[in-house]
Amino acid sequence: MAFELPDLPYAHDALGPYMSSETLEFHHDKHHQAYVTNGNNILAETDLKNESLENIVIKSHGNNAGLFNNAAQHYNHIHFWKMMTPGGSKVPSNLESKINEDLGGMDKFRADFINAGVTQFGSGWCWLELKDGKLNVSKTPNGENPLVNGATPLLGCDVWEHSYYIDYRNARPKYLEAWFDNLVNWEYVTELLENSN
Ligand code: MN3
Repeated sequence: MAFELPDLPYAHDALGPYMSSETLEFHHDKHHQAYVTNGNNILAETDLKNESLENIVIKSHGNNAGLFNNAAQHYNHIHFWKMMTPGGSKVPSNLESKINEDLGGMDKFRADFINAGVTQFGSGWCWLELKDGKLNVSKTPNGENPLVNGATPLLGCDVWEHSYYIDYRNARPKYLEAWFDNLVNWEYVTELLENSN
C-alpha cells in the first residue's frame, strides 16, 4: 500500500525541553515526509505495491536499496513517534518483569541501550527487540531495523544527527539519556510486546 505520513500523536512543542518543536518540524514534517514521497515514487515501479509495509521492508531488503531505505525509515518513524509521549510513562509491571528476566534489570538495560546508540558509528538506530521469545538490545546502521534479522522491534531510538543536532549538537549520549529517561512511551512498547506474542 502507498505510504502516508501519519500525524504526530502530540503537538510539535509537546516534547520540550527534551525534543524541541524545531526538531520535530524538520524531523517529522520534512525528513519523514521525504521518505514517504521518495518511497512512493519507487514503490509505484515495483510489484510490491499491494503488500503491507512490513512485507515491503522485508522483501526489498537486499533487493532494492532505494525502496528498502525509504520503506524501512517510514516504518521506523511511524513507530518512533508513538514510542514517545510527553513526560514519558511508567514501565508497566509485566514489561519490567520481562526486562528483569531477559536483560538483567532496568539499570542494565538502560546502560546497554544507551551504549548501543552511542556506539552506532554514523547514522542508525538502537533497539529493544524480541527475538525467539526473548528481549534483546541491538543496533542497526542507516534505515535497517530488527525486522530484517527476524526480530520484532519494540523500542527504537533514532541516532541520525537530524534527530538531535538542533537540541544537543554533537552530544549524542546526552540526547539518548534524556530520551530514555523522559520521553519513552513504555505503554506502547508493552503493546508491541503483547501483540507479538
Ligand atoms: Mn529520523
